[in-house]
Amino acid sequence: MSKINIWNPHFETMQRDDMRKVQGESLRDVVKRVYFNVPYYRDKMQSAGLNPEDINSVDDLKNLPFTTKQDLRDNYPFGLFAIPMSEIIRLHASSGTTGRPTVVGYSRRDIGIWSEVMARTFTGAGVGKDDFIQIAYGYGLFTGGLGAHYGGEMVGASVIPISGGNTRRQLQLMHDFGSTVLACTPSYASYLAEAIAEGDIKREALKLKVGVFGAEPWTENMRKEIEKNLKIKAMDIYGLSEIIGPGVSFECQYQCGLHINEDHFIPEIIDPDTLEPLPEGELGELVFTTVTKEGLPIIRYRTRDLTRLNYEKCACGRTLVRMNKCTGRSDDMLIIRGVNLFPSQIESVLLEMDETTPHYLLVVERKNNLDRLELHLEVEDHFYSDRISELQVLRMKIQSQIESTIGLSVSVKLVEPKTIERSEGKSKRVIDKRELK
Ligand code: DLL
Repeated sequence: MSKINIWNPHFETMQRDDMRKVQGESLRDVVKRVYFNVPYYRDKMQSAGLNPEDINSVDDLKNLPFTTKQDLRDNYPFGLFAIPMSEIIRLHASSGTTGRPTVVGYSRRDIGIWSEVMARTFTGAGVGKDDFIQIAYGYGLFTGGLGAHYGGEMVGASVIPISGGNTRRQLQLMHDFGSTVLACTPSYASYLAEAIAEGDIKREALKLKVGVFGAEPWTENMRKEIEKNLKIKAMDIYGLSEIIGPGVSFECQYQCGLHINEDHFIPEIIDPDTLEPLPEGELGELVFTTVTKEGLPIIRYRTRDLTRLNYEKCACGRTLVRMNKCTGRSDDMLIIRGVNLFPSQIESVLLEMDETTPHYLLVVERKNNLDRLELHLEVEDHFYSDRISELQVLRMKIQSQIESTIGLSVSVKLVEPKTIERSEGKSKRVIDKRELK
């Protein structure tokens, strides 16, 4: 990659003072919009003794109340939308902490903003109109597939909406269509690399040059491995449904932090315990305020992702603030094959069943580059029998109940009563053996 391409030089290389002015104006506007159109925000601001006129610049952001996934849940499904449903043209959803998903809605203009930030993302990865983008993120309620799709079309690339899974077909089309760009989770990219190494279609016969990988944490070591095995440049892309989906931030060719599209999403870093904003450069929880979105504008959303910010200008010429790769969270959410999972979701299924006890352990492993989820579960004394067939029936029942609730395959292992270690403090529900190093 020699030439530096920037999709929107005006915003992506704007001087910091000017960016703060732009952000301040948009912030004033969004605060008015939520105050007058979303009762939830009005109530929260009133309880904090705030009027829209009290928010004049980015400096005032810290006075606004936070929004959490729980707030979205409490207002399920459309309670935080700021425009009439007749103006909403798209809905997506992601996992909530228990049964209810988090629902997000987009106006036509929001879809335009999303396409724009994804166009910046692809351009940052060196992707343009001569490219073929194989989109192996899931299409559907998950934002990955359609988010990448619209951005790919905006840069004028030839988009291949193959969606996730079906590895043989992925490789066949990658070969036949000459895909130059692969968009999927980093773990699926590793899996595809392995499938190529073992299969009939040789790497030399493929035109792949770059990958746009995200939706789950991955490390510099995983990047090196993917780059070596797939012989491509592997770029990180970050986002979350509540803010817009993929495209909240992206890497440029220097791969030294992810540029946040901060003219749309203003970031802050807070201490997850005290909730106080932290000074520049410190590690803490990332918080976003969306200032341009219409359907679901969101004020000071606590992402639970841990990272730090760097405001220095990048060698690529972009002035957009950079965030470090996210590798940790301040809550217990797991990401398994790109799907978000809270242990409480499993717990709520178990609570509805008579046969099981609430004593369980989730074991997550990565085998052959694929995440595997195993549930160790204690069965009620009187259900625990020596008859293998009865236990087998019970196991299958629990397995299918959980799978249909969380949308992920799980292997259930029934264990004798009182064999899962009890803890005196916070119980350990998860053993994550994936070792993201
Ligand atoms: O995962 C959106 C997305 C799709 C991003 C495709 C990138 C590519 P959610 O399902 O709402 O949205 O999950 C959001 O996933 O809070 C992070 O914890 C995690 N996450 C997303 N991208 C990254 C990344 C999509 N590049 C949650 N690195 C976020 C680490 C990531 N974690």
